[in-house]
Amino acid sequence: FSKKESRLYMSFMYVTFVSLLIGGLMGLLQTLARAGEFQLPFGINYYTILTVHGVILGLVLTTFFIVGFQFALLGKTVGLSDKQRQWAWIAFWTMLVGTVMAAITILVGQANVLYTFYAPLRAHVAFYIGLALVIVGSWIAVFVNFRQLYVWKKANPGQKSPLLAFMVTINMAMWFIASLGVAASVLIQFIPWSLGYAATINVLLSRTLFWYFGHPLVYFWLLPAYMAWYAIIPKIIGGKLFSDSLARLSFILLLMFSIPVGFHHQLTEPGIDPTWKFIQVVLTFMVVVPTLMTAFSIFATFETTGRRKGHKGLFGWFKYLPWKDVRFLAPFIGMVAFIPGGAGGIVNASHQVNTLVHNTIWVTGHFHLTVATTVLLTYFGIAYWLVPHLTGRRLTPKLNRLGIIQTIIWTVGMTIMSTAMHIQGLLGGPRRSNFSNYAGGEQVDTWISYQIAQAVGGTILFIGILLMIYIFIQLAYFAPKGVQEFPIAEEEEDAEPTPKILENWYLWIGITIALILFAYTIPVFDILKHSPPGSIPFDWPIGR
Ligand code: HAS
Repeated sequence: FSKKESRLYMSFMYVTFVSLLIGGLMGLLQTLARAGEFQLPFGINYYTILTVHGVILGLVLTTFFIVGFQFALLGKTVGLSDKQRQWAWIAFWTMLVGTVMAAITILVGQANVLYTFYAPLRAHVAFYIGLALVIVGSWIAVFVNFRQLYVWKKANPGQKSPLLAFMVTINMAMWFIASLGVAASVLIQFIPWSLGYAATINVLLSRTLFWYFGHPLVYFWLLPAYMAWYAIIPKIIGGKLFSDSLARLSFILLLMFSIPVGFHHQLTEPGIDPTWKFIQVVLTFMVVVPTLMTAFSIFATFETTGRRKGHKGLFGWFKYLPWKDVRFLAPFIGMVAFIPGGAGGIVNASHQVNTLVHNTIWVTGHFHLTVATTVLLTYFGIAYWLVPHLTGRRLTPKLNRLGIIQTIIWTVGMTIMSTAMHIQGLLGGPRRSNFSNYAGGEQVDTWISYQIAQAVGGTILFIGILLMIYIFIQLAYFAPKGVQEFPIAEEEEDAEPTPKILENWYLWIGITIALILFAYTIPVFDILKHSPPGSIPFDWPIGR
């Protein structure tokens, strides 16, 4: 990369790691407060901390990392012109200004609305305007990305696009279609309501529009991890891409089935016809298919590579994977965490069982395995080579060792914390609540030991965060100068040619839109027709 390009991509990384530190600290405070061992100082509201934690880690860290990483992938595979770079900077600054605006509003206690922020919780209008700016900034990034691929296609007529460029385009198409829902809610519902122009707000509509966005959001986080699993890890282990067609097909399926499934977050929601909930649950189970295809493909790559290197026996190839290379180990632990994380997701999505776990801390356990382990450890695995590649430095053996220690600390901390969350959830422990004895209910006594285990896990995780920040600073400023590889796997020589239809964007985006219209049109009409506009007045106190 040129210096100018590297600076652009690194700016996204700086925001990512600053967010990690702030958000992680809030997480630590939460686990301590919930365990009843610690009173938040200066009268700080528990929900302020919880909102900062969710927004900074779930929305800011992820979006900045993803947009920056995807720009780097496209820069490497299809190129970035000077004009596109200028637009990319505009995207960055718009997102950053929005983030700072929203963050200040939360920190001064004017937006205790959690990262899901749907009504009836109400925030100061600055929070919603900040969010709108983040979305607009990300849309600018979407169109720069589309343009990058378009320009490459024009210059290389008839050629299939590079796999990583194709994957980024799918993820950005999904993000764009999904974020239309939340943008509509912010612009049409929240901003007028918080300014007092709208007397009331339709709560059910705001929740539905949020979850229309909220589920694809989790796949927006996951797909960059899949990009690394499919196209980068094979190179790190000295192998090749197992199947270009299979990788593309699984991304297309993820695009189609990630969006029309938001009702699985609203299974206990009155006001939505159970038939539509059932339909969206079926579509949710469809989204498991491309994930299982991914698991198959990764294992096939591991085995083929090992056997080609001459490792014999049933599991010889497994033994000789590069366990001492943190660029492999961190994402690998992420993959393993996805087995219980994904299984928990299937439990959540099973309509009746959802009644048992909904709004309990089981759900928090689920997403700490999926996003905070599977996804985050893969992002860390990427940062170990991307950051030195951008700063012209090297991941030294010492930093690699520290990375391995970081991965182990994370694994131990998260195993303790998320296991305790899952069990406490099954015992009825609520999510999103500060320490309380709930007027001394008998069941409450069974929760406290799990709360303490979460505080122990949370403390270990915070140590892991400090170590990660240290490694990042080393890789950005102090590691020895050198060349760090940007690993992109090639396809197997004897691979079947990728069918052209997989790049037929009109077809796949057309099917995606048709599925969305099918899953949402009638329920949204029902919501508008039957549910009262909502009785939450515009002068409803902020944060309630
Ligand atoms: Fe989820 C709630 C259902 C995946 C994140 N989820 C959440 C929330 C978040 C979240 C943040 O149906 C909370 C939202 C809130 O604040 O209220 N989730 C699913 C399902 C999946 C799923 C069916 N979730 C994710 C991913 C996330 C994520 C991924 C983040 C990145 N989730 C739900 C539901 C709820 C929910 C309900 C609402 C609950 C409620 O009531 O509130 C599926 O996509 C999971 C499919 C995955 C698998 C696992 C396959 C395994 C693989 C590993 C390969 C391993 C290898 C190595 C190769 C079936 C791919 C093996 C090595 C060896 C040595 C063996």
